[in-house]
Amino acid sequence: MLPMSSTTGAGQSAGPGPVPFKDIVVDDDAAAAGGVQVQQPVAEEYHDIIATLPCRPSMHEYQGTWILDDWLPGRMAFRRRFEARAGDVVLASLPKCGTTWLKALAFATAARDRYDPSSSGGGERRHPLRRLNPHECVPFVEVVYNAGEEAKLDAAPSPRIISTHAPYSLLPASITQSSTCKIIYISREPKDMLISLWHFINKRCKPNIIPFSDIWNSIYNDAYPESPIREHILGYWNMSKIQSDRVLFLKYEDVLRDPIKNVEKIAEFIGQPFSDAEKEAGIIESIVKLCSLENLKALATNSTGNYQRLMKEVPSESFFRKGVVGDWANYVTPDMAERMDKFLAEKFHGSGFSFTECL
Ligand code: PAP
Repeated sequence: MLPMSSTTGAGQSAGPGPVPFKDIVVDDDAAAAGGVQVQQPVAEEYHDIIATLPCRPSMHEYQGTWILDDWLPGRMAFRRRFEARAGDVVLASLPKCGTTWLKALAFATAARDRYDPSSSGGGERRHPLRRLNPHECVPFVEVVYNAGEEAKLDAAPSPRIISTHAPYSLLPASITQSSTCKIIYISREPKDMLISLWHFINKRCKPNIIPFSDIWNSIYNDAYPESPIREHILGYWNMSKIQSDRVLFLKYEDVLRDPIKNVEKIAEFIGQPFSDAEKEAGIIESIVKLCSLENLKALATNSTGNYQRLMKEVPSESFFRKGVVGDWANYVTPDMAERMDKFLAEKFHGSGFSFTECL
């Protein structure tokens, strides 16, 4: 499939991946000649099946998971049509658990030979994360299928990095049955995750503010996107224990506490460990600095304009807010927090998994 792709932007030709997804250009004639079919829009394709599923406002339950309506057709197409390749890296998470950061870290680490993370200059070596939102470098597959950009997935040079909010049980079999696909999951303490979602939604919904209680209670009534969250987290947690070479489980709080160690973990896990020379040259520190909230937030690409996601314009800056642990304490009473902690402790009792709260 490579001959039909080319990359633009910084002017590189197609070569070993990963390259920013946004830069991949598909030659439609070559794709047609290669037998790539023009697909019906996924929203139309799955409309009739979705109409039969259990629903609640803005969500349907698909195979045991409550999925936002905007994401569902793309999720179904991903599950049914995605063909994993050897070496693909899949980033998975619940919403607002540090996906944007993980995308930046994984992309900068995997593509460090091609793009120098320490270079702040322009030209060919200009780092894509200095001109593109991390979501434009590493796409959500649901967004890709919804936008009809499936051919770009085929055209992307290996190894590809993609991301999803899907639970492990809804990943395509070509990923779960592959011994060479790598999955990196990031979890976050739910109280901070909820606060983050509330801010994110309200940035988009202004002036109609969603009541805080609607978001807070979503944990209690399985209305958080991709609920039930217990199954979401444990699906990946358990696999990371059984097949640690295939699934790496990270916690947002751990990455914040020790980003260097976690970038090293990512590099080793994807089969690209840092050499001694790279370590001495400070390349890990450069990646951490490039991907820091402070740095990404200040870039024009992330502080202005919108990012097109699922037929909607999302302000680019809404992915970069505070990035701390324990922000929930500014929004809820100790009683509310205690009730939530107790509820979660009971939910996860006996699983071997617990959330990390303190830095
Ligand atoms: P998504 O599910 O919509 O992709 P996601 O990136 O998972 O969102 O979560 C956003 C959170 O990650 C925000 O947290 P906050 O609201 O508590 O501040 C955002 O600030 C944080 N975040 C984004 N980029 C970084 C980064 N580079 N370092 C640390 N945290 C980050």
